[in-house]
Amino acid sequence: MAFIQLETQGAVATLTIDRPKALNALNSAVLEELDAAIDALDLSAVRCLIITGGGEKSFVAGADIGEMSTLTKAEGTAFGKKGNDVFRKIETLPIPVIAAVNGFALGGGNELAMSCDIRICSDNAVFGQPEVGLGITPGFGGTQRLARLVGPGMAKQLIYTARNIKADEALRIGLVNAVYPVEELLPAAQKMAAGIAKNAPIAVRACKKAINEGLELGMDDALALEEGLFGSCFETHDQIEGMGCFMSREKPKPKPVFTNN
Ligand code: DAK
Repeated sequence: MAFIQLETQGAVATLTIDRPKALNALNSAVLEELDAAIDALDLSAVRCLIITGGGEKSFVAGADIGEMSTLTKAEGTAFGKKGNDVFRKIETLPIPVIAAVNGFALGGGNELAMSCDIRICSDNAVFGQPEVGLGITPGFGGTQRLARLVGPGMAKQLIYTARNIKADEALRIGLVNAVYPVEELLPAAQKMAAGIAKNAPIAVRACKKAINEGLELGMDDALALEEGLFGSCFETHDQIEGMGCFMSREKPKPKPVFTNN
């Protein structure tokens, strides 16, 4: 792949978007490679994915403005669908995904980060949805995910004003969970990913499904969803091993290959 690097260490995979001449902006080729890289993940072995940007200046500086500048209405819709489909694939990937935001996360870059389960960033990170300044709306889920993450009032302010915010403000409004000096960001993401990967994978996957799908439901249906997923953990290797080891004061032994039982 020309723009995506995918490295796996143990149960943690790191996907780097690397298009330095355009601050890792997303053109069609990058989106297609991103989609293929996600499909190529071996989900029987990988238990957590980190997404980051190449270099120290930018996570992703948005969708590629040069490519978008000449699109027709039909092409613009198709481009939006391409991004939406791959971001949704990331959001609904069975395993947790951490965005390690190392610099600019603007427009499609912020939207990519928001399709991940958890966002942490470097102290030089800059977030924003500048689309209305370019004559378009956020097109890769920004209007929907930002409002769900930081609330409609703050999301509307950021989107209508097209104002960029720095890492400390992103932390304050809950857009990111933590801020690190730039050289400490990837080690922090790897440490968090390793901590997730050592937990029972069936249960971790069920938690992701319960939170994501439950947020779309009313409370009664959401609790019924949680009950079903809770019940599905019983009689699995993870539950038998996890509870058995607690009772016998032993350390649970991870299963090397993921299975549903
Ligand atoms: N697209 C293309 N190239 C980009 C880019 C981008 N988004 N961002 C930066 N670059 C390129 C620059 O053109 C420059 O290339 P050269 O001139 O060297 O060839 C190179 O990266 C370095 O950028 P700068 O020289 O500008 O670097 P600075 O440090 O001075 O400034 C910056 C960094 C990030 C503040 C600045 O580059 C900037 O403002 N970039 C644009 C950021 C932005 O507006 N991003 C949002 C893009 S809009 C939709 C689908 C998707 C979307 C919307 C609708 N549908 C179809 C419905 C999503 C839209 C967006 O993401």
